[in-house]
Amino acid sequence: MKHALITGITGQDGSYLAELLLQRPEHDYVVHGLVRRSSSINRNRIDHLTADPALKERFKLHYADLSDASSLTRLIHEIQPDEVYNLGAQSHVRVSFDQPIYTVDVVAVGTLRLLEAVRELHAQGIKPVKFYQASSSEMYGSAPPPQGPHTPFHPRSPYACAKLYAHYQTINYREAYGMFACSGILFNHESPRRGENFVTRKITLGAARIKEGLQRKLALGNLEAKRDWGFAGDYARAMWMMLQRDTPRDFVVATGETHSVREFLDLTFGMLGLDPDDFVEFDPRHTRPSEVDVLQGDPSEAREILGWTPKVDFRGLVAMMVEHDLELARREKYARSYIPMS
Ligand code: NDP
Ligand code: GDR
Repeated sequence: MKHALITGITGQDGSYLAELLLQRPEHDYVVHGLVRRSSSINRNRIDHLTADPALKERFKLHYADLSDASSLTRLIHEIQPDEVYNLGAQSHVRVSFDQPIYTVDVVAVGTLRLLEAVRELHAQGIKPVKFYQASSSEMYGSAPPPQGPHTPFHPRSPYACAKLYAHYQTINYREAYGMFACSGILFNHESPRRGENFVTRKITLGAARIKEGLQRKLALGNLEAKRDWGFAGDYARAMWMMLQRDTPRDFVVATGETHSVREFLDLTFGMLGLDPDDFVEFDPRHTRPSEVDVLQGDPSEAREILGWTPKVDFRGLVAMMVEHDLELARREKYARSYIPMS
């Protein structure tokens, strides 16, 4: 059995990656997830895995935190993982302007804390440990598109600067200590499990609630920004494929297509027979002090060397999210109809 440790298991990507590892026909993974304490339980993305009796011995959650070095060292020594996927982060770009120091602590120094814990195990030579770092297309920032493995980085937010630090530390641990450590520079990827304050999910959920009469307006920021949006399930597969290689190497993972927020909005509302101009309002609170205007990845190395291609296209992604959120809105409406009005 291989032991995989996933930080950020309660997030969008962590949940897809855990599923992918646990649902392999070979049943060859024990998945360990790092969870942090919160006043109310926020594990809805992985509840189905926790509840599955067949996974009782193969899915384990452990309390720790990327801001707490001792908890990471303890966990790495207890589990002795074969693979470590570092997906944990304060991952919201706009929020990173409000909480820059916290973001850097978790995203940048947190990665360093985890790398140090893995290095200690690596130095003991008990078994080889493979390390995956969740790098981001935000590191390219204002670099002109298409952005690929040879494009110089130009980060535009505290989040992006922190990710760039973690990216270079990962490279340095590979070069300095001979560790199998690599980064996936992933462009935006979305799904029905995307957090509700990222723009795609905000749009699909907002439009579905408008359709069902549960919401009247949708407040958004900059509609002209362009992103290379893919499906999170496809991107979790790329992470796993990167750790199955014999030699560590960083890859850009993207679809190669770019679309504006406005296009995403039009397609979503169009699918529901609505006109966004009737409902969308501009709210400057959702803009950023420095914006990333256009991201469009060059995934040719991922395709040619890693053998990865995405299975879900832009329209398929929007349709999947709209269908999910419409169902959610209908359930909300149904539940509300049973609450007596005061
Ligand atoms: P989410 O925001 O959905 O999930 C973030 C996860 O990190 C959650 O499980 C969260 O736990 C956890 N976390 C936050 N702070 C800490 C901490 N101090 N210690 C331990 N865990 C913590 O992100 P995604 O799943 O979308 O992204 C996964 C990773 O990939 C992130 O690192 C993100 O920055 C990066 N990335 C994402 C892209 C995308 O388009 N989705 C693109 C490129 C990179 P909790 O549930 O308790 O809050
Ligand atoms: P991003 O994703 O910043 O690319 O980071 P987000 O969905 O937050 O923004 C995408 C673009 O949409 C514009 N926008 C809005 N964004 C939000 N959140 N809310 C709004 O109301 C809104 N209106 C317009 C933004 O200005 C931006 O241009 C995501 C995260 O998952 C990161 O962790 C990851 O590293 C990158 O993708 C790749």
